[in-house]
Amino acid sequence: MSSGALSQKLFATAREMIPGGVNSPVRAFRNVGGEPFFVRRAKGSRIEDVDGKTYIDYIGSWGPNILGHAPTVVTNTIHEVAKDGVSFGIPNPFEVEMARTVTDWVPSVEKVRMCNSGTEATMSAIRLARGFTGRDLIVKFDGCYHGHSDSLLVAAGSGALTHGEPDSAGVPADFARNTVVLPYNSPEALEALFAEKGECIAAVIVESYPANAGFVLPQAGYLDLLSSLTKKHGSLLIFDEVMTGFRLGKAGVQGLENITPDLSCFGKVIGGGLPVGAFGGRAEVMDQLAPDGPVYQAGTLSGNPLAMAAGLAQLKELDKASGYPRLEQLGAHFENGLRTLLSEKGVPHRINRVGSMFCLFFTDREIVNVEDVMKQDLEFFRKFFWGCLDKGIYLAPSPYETGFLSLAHTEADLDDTLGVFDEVLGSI
Ligand code: KE4
Repeated sequence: MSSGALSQKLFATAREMIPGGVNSPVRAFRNVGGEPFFVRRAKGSRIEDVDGKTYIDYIGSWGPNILGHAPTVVTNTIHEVAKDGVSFGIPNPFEVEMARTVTDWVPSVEKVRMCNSGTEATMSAIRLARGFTGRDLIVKFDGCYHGHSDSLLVAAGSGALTHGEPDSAGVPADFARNTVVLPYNSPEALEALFAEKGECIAAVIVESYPANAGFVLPQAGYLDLLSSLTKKHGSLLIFDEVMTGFRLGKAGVQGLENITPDLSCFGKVIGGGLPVGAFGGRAEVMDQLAPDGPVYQAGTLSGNPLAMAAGLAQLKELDKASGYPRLEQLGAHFENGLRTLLSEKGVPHRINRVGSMFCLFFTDREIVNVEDVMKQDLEFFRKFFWGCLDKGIYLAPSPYETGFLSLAHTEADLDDTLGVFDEVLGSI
């Protein structure tokens, strides 16, 4: 359960100057114990830490690296475009090309605004929904994460159908009171809330496929119910596709599920690994944004040429390489091998996978919502995580995250990984 000497030294120094030693909490390995390793370089499906140890990477920077690490087509683009300038704060042609690509690939998106993170995208979409509807109430779901803006760092309140309570210090109770948190995959809770408060609800925001409490999938009809209830009551449906967008298909989950949200949020894949976010949807709604409309939203680096060019290079390669069928092929290979192995070992498990996104739960309960995820064998997960890491397999350092495959992974990588799983499971 330990990282190499140089990683430990770096982490000790980092903790003196960076809160928790990290610039994003999940990297601190708090859900698995121990300390994180520091990365020196990465290429394809592999990362190398500062002590020279290499790992097959199943996180890919939490989603952006769908082509694998440092894909030549992206790094060459960054080198070339950077020679002509990194950021202008003035419109540039790459922004137009990115807008064209997003609106072509995602039919529900008639207009799109770029920003610099998934948090900015969802925060802006919430403000836009409130501005468009003139209503204040937002609905989110337990276990869904949409970034760290105040309106969305909210937990289910004691009166679950009345209002939320802050899910972080520093979020004023008055902010949280305008967010209701419902249990996910509960049609009854949705119908009860809309029956009582439908006319006050500005928007429902949902992770299209929740991937921040493990990978939890909507039960049949649930997304359709979300869509019909929001339409019936004049509320907006916001699909948070920051992780699933451009990863699970050109039109993300809304393409797979044939759902037409009013607004969608994106990030990760469309930046090619550089800081990016985006939100878009019906022109009638998007036109409420400044400078045309009364809803203010802005960003110094929004649409900067480097992130746009890197994202475009990645999307073009994904499309040219028929990436989605290949990612499904890799995902199916991995899932089939995993199911066979865990069944042979008699390990209680559930596997949720769609395309290149997957999650292994050590439980025999059906996974319907975050309560089910919390009931898995967390101690077993921790032992499995460290056993795999010691043998060069980097899985998500938390049972509440999702794994990612990339086009750089090969069947040999997956078979080697399954071989390590076999060894580790045999030792727990
Ligand atoms: P960012 O602000 O981290 O770019 O995006 C926030 C966000 C919004 N919506 C969804 C569905 C997300 O998954 C995220 C961020 N994803 C996490 C991974 N679970 C980022 C990792 C981290 O926080 O370091």
